[in-house]
Amino acid sequence: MKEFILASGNAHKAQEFRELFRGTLTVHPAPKTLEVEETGKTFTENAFIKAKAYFDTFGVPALADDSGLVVHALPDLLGVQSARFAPECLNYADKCRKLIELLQPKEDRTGYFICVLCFYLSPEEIYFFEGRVHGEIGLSLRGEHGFGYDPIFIPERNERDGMSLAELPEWKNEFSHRAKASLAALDFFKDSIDKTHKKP
Ligand code: ITT
Repeated sequence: MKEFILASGNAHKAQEFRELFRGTLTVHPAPKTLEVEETGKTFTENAFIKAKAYFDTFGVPALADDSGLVVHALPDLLGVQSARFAPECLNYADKCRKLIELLQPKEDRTGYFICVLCFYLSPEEIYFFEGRVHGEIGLSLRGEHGFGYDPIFIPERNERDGMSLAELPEWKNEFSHRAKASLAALDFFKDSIDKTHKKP
């Protein structure tokens, strides 16, 4: 089975990957969390920078996730800067409230979460997978699950009930940006996983 260390200091991502890759890919915690400066202009560049830093330090295959929230009406905020949005806010609940406030005068509340995964097996073998989930920013915080901007993100679903990602943990596990990127990765690695599962 393919094994990777997780090039991330975000415990919520680690928990989601445990669910997403259960029984398929093995993702171990890294021996230590590295402070990696995310200097890239795109999610792909930042995922690469993080995965490479962990591979170079620990010498084993690494998986990095760069993700964020893109809000169409606020193109210069969030995006690759999502973790650094509103630094004056002490926690994500406050960041969410700040975002709601900034969107008050805007008509367009739509946006999407994006996740880019970088699997850095060696300098010669590096793979990227992307997933997105579209939706809109709600008018208040809802739900106790998930993390980050989940309480204000209302995903587009067939059921138009206005629930946030923080109220939909099972749905998130199947249809989120991270779930879609992970499924694409699993599909790609499937052949080698199937082979290692077969008895000689
Ligand atoms: P690592 O770089 O160590 O993995 P990080 O939290 O800094 O951890 P990013 O640089 O990828 O991760 O920043 C992602 C930001 O987008 C961060 O502020 C998250 O809260 C937010 N985000 C990403 N995925 C999310 C999700 O599934 N639900 C809610 N917010 C999310």
